[in-house]
Formats: sequence, structure tokens, C-alpha cells
Amino acid sequence: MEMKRAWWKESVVYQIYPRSFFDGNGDGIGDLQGIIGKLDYIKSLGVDVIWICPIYESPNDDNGYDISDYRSIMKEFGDMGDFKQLLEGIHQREMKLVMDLVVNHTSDEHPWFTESRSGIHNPKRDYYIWRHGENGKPPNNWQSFFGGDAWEYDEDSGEYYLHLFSKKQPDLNWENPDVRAEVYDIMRFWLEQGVDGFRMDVISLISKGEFADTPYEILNDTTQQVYASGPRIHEFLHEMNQEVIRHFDILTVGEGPGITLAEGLDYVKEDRNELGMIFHFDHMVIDHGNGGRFDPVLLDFIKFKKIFMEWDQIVKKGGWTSIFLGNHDFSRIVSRFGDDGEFWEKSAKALCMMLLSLRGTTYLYNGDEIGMTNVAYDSWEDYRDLVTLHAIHDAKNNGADTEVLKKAIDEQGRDNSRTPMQWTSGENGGFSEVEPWIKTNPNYHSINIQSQDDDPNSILNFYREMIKIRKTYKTLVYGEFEPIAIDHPEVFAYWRADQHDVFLSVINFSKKDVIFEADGRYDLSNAVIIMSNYNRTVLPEPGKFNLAPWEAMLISAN
Ligand code: ISL
Ligand code: CA
Repeated sequence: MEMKRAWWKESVVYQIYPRSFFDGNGDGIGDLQGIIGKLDYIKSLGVDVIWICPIYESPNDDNGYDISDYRSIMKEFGDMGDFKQLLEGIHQREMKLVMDLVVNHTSDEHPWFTESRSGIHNPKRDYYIWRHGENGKPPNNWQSFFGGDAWEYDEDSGEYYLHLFSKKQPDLNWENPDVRAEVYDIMRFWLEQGVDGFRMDVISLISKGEFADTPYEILNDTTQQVYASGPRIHEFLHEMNQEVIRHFDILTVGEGPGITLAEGLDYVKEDRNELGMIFHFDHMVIDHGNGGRFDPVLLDFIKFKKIFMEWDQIVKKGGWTSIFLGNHDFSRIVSRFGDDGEFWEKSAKALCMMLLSLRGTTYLYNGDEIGMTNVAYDSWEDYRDLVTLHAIHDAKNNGADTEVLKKAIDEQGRDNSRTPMQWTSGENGGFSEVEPWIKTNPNYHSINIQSQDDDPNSILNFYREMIKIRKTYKTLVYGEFEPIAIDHPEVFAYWRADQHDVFLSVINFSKKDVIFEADGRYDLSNAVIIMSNYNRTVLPEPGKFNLAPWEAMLISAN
């Protein structure tokens, strides 16, 4: 079946965490002028789309994911003039801009919430979710993603409001049509400015079901079974599509914690007219234990591969998918899925090959293109993320072992991916002239853009080359994805094929030498290696591979 083509399916998206990207005015905080100054660098990667995490006015309890004004720019980042300049600069370079749309919740400092809280008869009361408690306890046993009860008591009215994230992020009441109309207005406002799409924060959570107790002990189960994909989710997304999305040619990607494989297609099936694609989290929570991210378990590599295989099925059934390994909520991909020690460079390139040779729209997170790694700070004082701070606070209160916790935080904490971009080996990694809001990773002396820019063997230039290859061969975008030996314990290998071309991707996910044999599905007698992280150019024996540690190659069969 010929797949429906679209620019957003063929795009490579580059995600920017604005607070940590580049400080344009010397206050230690990344900003819009900082991004503007780096647009030529971004363009040099070959990416098509920039997605910027929230840049709206916010008290920054959760770094911009708590919005107090959807129509203005956070003062630390600049103003509307800077925004217009940024958008123009992006469009001039023939790239596109995707904004983060955070509408499951607002900040508690948003005027809607100030009004809503002011009294039970206020017209905005019903913009949020207020309930009576029972016997001095919250309305139900729901827990917030950031720790503690998902309900906050309001003394004045004697009611509780729901917050699935921090108590400074009250959930909006999507049952109220006025709330939905406000959201569509906000979307139109930014589309009229000329933005090219939205990444929708936790959009899977907007429709709340019955407020009954969750029977599940584990938050991940509650997310899938209780919080996500509520009864009216598809009605709301379809309405959003009819009201807004379909009138513009835009990229839409819904962040979907808790969306299961069974429900995934409903969000993205083209003839349902909801979203273009979603981010599912199956591979991102794969090493989270029952206690969540700070209770890590060993990553099951075969399961990891199967997740990509299973989610590819939704593409076949008339939808589309996204491919990503990291973002601002998870640790660094080379530290988590690769090897940030001896095989740092090889494994970073291997992950790059995987990201850019799978079917789906590729999302790259800033810093991964130079192999930025996790950080482990010496002092508790240096951590910034509220999730981490809550965990530290709780552990100290409960007399838990903070050494064990520190190890988990350094493996899985969100600060890992939020350290300043490493531009140069100069002070603060060239991110800012002054002490940054979050400490730089001290390895900026060796890992930085400046040193990789002109080095033909660098991770950075491997990314540039892989992006170029993906843009050249549409087969890598749309072609069938046919995994080989999915139960192999070390190798991820797959064909990408259509009537035009056949490619074979072979990636050794281990520090061992591994022998691997491809199935004979396609003829490899005239095959050539087009990309190799060991600079290999000739295939020794068609279909048979002696792979070095973290070796990755992309082979063109015709
Ligand atoms: O459920 C999760 C995995 O266990 C979480 O990672 C969840 O998907 C995530 O916290 C949702 O993230 C988004 O919304 C948050 C914000 O803090 C994140 O930065 C954002 O990406 C609340 O807006
Ligand atoms: Ca600044």
C-alpha cells in the first residue's frame, strides 16, 4: 500500500530546551536571542523542524510547564518582538517551528485559577476540577506524577482541586466547553503568528473519568488504566481537529503517557482526524521499576526492540509514529541506552543510526548530537528539577538511604538532560558568561560543539551525515520496517524496503564482538556500506557480520 506523504512525516525534528540552550544576554539563563544566534548551527545539522519547550510567561515551578499567560513570552526569555524575530529567522532558513502546548493544566498563578479559587460561585470555578473531600481526606487516592496526593485542599472553600503534576499545576476541566474554546483560541493565536505545529503536553490525560479510587499500587499502571485515554479523549481531540488543526497545514504530536499499544492507533489514524502522531512511553519507562524512575531496573533489550516493532504496526494500519530516545524528561541517551565510558563515541553514533533509520518522524534532543552525557553533582544543592527535589525531600523525611537515591537520581533524573549546551571548551562551556542557572557538566572541556564541528569523525558530523542520508532516501522514511532476529540479545538489525530501495541497518548494542547473520530476505550481493561508525567501506561477506563493540552500519542493498 502506498503511504500518504506529508512534510511532517519526512521531517527531522530538533528539540530545544530553551533555558539551557544559549544565554544571549549574560544572565545565566538561555533565551530567545540565544536561539536566534544559533540558528545557523541548527540549520547546519540538516534538521527541518525546531520544537521549543514552553517559552510562555510562567512562575517556573516546572520550568515553563506551568503557564500563567499563554499569549506572552517569559520575561527571562525575551518578548514578542524576539519571538517574531526568531520565527522569521527559522522560516528564512527554510525550517519550521513547533510550539509546546501545555493545556492539561495551567499555573496556579494563571488568572483563570486565581478567579477559580476565589469562590465557589465565581464563573471560572468550573475551569478547574474541584471536589469535596471525605472525612478530612482527599476525594480519592490518586497520586501526582511528582509525588504526594493529586489533590490540594483549599481552606477558603473547603474543597480540593486536582493536580496530576505539582500543586502549582492545577488540571483544567476539559468537560467545560468554555475551557476547550479557550484552548482553541490559544492555538489559533499562535498559528496566526505563523507557527507550524504543536507538541501537546500530556494530552492523553485531558479527559478525566470517574473520580474513583485507583486499585493499582504502581503509578505506571494507574497512568495507563485510570489517568490516560479517558472517556471523552477522542471526542475532544476530534473537536480540536475540526475547530483548529484541519484549517492549517501543521505538525501535531501528542505527548502520551499511559497510551497503550491497543489505543495508540485511535489517536493517529488518518481517517479519524485527531493527531498526526504521538509520543508513547513504552521504551522510556522500560527501566523504571515499580517505584518509578528512581527505582531503576535493568533494561530488557529484546523487549526494547519489540516495542519499536509493535508500534510500527500502527503505521501500517493508517497512522504514523514518532521515533525518539530522549528528551528533557529523561537522562541522556548515550548514558542510558549507550555507553558513556569506553565506547562513548561508538555508541552515540550507533544510537544516531538507529534514530535516523527507523520508520517514523525522528526527534532529536539538543546536545545528543555531540554525545552529551549524564551528570552527577557533588552536592544536593546543585540539583534543580522539582521531581528530584521532591524525592530528596521525601527521602530525608523518611530517613531513607540517600546514597541509593543519589545513584538513581544520577541515572534517571531529569536534570541530566537539562545541563547547559556545551558549545566550547571555554568557561561555562560557552553557554553563558556568568554562572548558569544549572551547573554545566564538567566534561564540556572534552565534549563540545567547537571541537566536533570540523572533525570529520565526530559524533556531530555523523549526525549531519545520517540526517543527509535520511533526507536523500525516502525509503528510510516510508519503507517497510522488517526486523531480523528480534530475539538476538545484542544486535538490533532491520531491513527498510520499498519498490525503490532496500536498506539494511545492523547495530551492535553491546561492548562485545558479535557475529551476526542477516536473513536472506533481500539480495546483498551488490550491497555497499553507506554509513559506518568504524569507517568501514567494504562488506566482507554478504549477510555475515563480525561486529566490533557498538558497531553500526547502514547498508544499501541495490
Ligand atoms: O509518566 C511519566 C513517565 O513515568 C512522566 O515522564 C510524564 O510523562 C511526564 O512527566 C510528562 O511530561 C510532561 O509534562 C510535565 C512536565 O513536567 C514535563 O517536562 C513534560 O514533558 C508536566 O507538564
Ligand atoms: Ca539570558
